[in-house]
Amino acid sequence: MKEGIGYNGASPGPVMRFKEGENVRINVTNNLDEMTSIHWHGLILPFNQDGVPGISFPGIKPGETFTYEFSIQQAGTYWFHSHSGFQEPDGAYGAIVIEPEGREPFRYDREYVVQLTDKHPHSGDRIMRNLKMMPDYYNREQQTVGEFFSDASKNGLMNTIRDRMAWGDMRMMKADVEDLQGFTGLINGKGPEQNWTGLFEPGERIRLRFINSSAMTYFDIRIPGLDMTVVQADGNNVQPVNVDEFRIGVAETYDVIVHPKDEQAYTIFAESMGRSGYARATLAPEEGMEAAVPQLRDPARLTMADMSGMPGMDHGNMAGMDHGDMDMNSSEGMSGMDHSNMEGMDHGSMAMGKGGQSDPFYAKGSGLVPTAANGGKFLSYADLKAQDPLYEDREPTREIELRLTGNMERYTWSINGVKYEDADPIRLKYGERVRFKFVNETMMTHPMHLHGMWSILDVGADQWNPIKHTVSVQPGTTVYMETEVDAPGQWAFHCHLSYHAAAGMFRKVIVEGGPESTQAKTDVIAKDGGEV
Ligand SMILES: [Cu+2]
Repeated sequence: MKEGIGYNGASPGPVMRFKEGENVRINVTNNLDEMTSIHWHGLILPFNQDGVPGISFPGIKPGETFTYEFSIQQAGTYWFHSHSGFQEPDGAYGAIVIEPEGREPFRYDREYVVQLTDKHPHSGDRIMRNLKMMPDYYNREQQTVGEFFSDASKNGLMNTIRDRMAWGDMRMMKADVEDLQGFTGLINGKGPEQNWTGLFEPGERIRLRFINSSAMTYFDIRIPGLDMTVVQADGNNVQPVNVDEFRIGVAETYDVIVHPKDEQAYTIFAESMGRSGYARATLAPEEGMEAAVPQLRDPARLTMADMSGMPGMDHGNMAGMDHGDMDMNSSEGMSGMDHSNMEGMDHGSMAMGKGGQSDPFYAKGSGLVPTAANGGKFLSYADLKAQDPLYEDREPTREIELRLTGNMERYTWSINGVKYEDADPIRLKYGERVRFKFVNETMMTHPMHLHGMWSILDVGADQWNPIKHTVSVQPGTTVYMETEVDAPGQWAFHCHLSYHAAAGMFRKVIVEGGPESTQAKTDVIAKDGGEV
């Protein structure tokens, strides 16, 4: 088994601190016995410095040193990681903190990077092999989506649904929202027992720079006893939002400010979205102090709404279904479901529960909408508003639809049904503003990451729409983002779940035109090889 990978002998690697406006030169020496690379996640830079083998450059051979050189054009919290094979899940990642040229629009006395990951006892290569062989390999205790589909292919979809309903499981099944379990949540490289601790003086404002460097795991984060004010998302300042809890997708960053006034310890509790594991750290006035560690909550359950985007789940097929034996008592779902095309269904005896939570970024009637453990405010994408719009608001020049697709039984993940190796690149023109339409036809959440250019997430706030680098798309939902195509060259665009990206939910984007000097020398890269 591989021991793991790091930078300068450690994982995470060193926190790289830059200042907006400076030019940086970073020498990366490959001491591994395989190719490597570093991608600077969220940084705006020339495409040949972006570090994706086969797209930006050929990669860094064993024993070779590659010198990255670029100017820092932004401020905020970012991170870096290898873009070669599964080196990132194996430990090749670190944090980037960029100090702004001007003043921050918020005040704090001290700051900490809080970098999360989902360390797994198996190497990335081994995990990928196992998932390919058996998609629910790491998810066996649960009644999984994988099982559902193998039952459905054996017994027919409707029979399977009927069977599940008869068992009272129709809400739908325990969420198969994680396809990798058995990990240990780490914060700054420390497990729950090691308990990474950040010190403070009571009364100080502390900026916590949360970075989710996990291969596969979304975390729901709270600090019992403290309000959190979200001030930045993906490195860009947002209008402050007070929350009790927030969900951080894979590859996202959120900066929050907390203001502990008491001489006591507080637990930073990061529970995985599927409730199969957690990361834990502590804020305390003194080393060695600790606070209670909460229990894991029950996992969410998928509802029909979460499956509504799936081609095989056309509700039109459900005409004539009798829901008489559905127990909806404690269901969060269904009440908001679109029943319009379910003619013939007998809803007579459906007892709708308390109505459930809603969030425009989850399917209507979704069972996956997160709620705060203390009953308070849980951050939604809809709460994110840019502090300073980076671009003038203008009409997009065109729309590109990207359906997020997959076959759970074979562990293939794709875009528009085509996996990376069979796909044509997405061609954009320098100077246009493209509206991307993500349609999630799978039952999993995908954090979509476009390299090199910002993703302006449409939350309905026009010029105040937040500017991100990673956009999570929930099952059964359609999400729009716009991109000002201002970066010539070629770029990666992919789901940031490591094993989804590797299975094919990945595209090359080519930006044509733009300043001559920065255009892609694509043929040179192609000949040099290197894999993605
Ligand atoms: Cu994905």
